[in-house]
Amino acid sequence: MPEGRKIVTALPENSETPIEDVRGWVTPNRLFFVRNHFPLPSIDLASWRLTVEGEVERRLEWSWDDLAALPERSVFATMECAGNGRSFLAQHAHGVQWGAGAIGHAEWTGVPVGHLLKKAGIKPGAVEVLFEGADIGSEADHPEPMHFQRSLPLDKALDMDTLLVTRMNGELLEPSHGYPVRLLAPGWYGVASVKWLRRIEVLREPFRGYFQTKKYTVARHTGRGLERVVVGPMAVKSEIIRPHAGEVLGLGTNRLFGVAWAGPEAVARVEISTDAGQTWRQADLIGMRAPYSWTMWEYLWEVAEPGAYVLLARAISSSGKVQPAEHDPLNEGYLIHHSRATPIQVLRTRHIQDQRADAETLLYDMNCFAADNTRLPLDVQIEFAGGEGI
Ligand SMILES: Nc1nc2c(c(=O)[nH]1)N[C@H]1C(S)=C(S)[C@@H](COP(=O)(O)O)O[C@H]1N2
Ligand SMILES: [Mo]
Repeated sequence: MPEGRKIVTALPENSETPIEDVRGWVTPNRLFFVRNHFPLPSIDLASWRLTVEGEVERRLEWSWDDLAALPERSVFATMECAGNGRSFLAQHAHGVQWGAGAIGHAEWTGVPVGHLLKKAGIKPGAVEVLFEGADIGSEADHPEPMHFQRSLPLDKALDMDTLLVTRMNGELLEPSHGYPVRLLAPGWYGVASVKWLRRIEVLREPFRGYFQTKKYTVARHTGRGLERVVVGPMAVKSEIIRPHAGEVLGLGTNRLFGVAWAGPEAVARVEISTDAGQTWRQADLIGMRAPYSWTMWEYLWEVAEPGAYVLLARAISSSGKVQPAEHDPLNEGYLIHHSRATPIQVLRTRHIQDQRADAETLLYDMNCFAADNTRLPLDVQIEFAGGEGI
């Protein structure tokens, strides 16, 4: 059982999910990565209010009890930080030096944002919705203290899966995950999902705040030349969890295992190369395949020759987006989603016979951390896709 999150910076907390230990579909809250720009805000639930204002017919305020009285929805979604994997870049990029673990997958429960916006009445001409966290701080290139703020396009804010989250895997949010209420913009990089929400403002102009102009942007060639574009939906990506880089395997059948995700889309396929990208074979997808959610995969690799091998995985989304082989330099320190090589050794002397997961172990895998949370995360109808004996 993994001990906890892997600390990258202590104050404020930036820590990774111990992804090498991931066996299950749901990441338990205590292991789910944390990305904080500023010190944790302290929030008193009794006096906490969520304000909706701006281009609305009526400015409204909700208390915790008001919010609790509204109808809730649950959405399973993977959340990845836009800088996940930054430490692996050949060219150093500024920012938190994440390994592979700035990612997790959880069940998020809360009230659709659209519900509150409709009650407040959106005025014609509105284009975006701004979300403001209670946390305050400054950055090297922005010495003036500021709240953490991000906006969403109106249609994404009104999507019924965009939630004011109060529960993560059935539990009230931890302080570091945004207690009492955070946004979930499913399928988008984590930065869009503002924590410790205090204020929502409907805007008639696109928002130009620090975290979507100075940071969290990538360069793109547009009709107007090279422009900076704010990061939005997560890109298609996969991760090899087992074996890990440098591991020593034996001859025979070795089970490769990992996860793949495609932002707002479902994963259609995962392909594996055991010869540094020359040839590719299809992996088996196991468990759930759904939009927003990562999908686990496995591949039984028959290896007859000892030697050094380079393993690669690449994911393909339901609309046919293919995980790239190289990092796009226009992305700089964000959207690091190319297939990363996993070099391993195969020795003649080590012989470990791996087995494909059967239905029982799969269910165990999918629920293996459920006891960490107060209620089973998988109280949903499960339809297995692929996998022997299911
Ligand atoms: N208020 C606030 N919201 C925030 C942040 C923050 O620093 N302050 N960090 C963002 C970033 S960059 C990410 S990746 C996610 C991470 O969510 P988590 O810490 O719950 O994993 O929260 C987002 N929401
Ligand atoms: Mo992030």
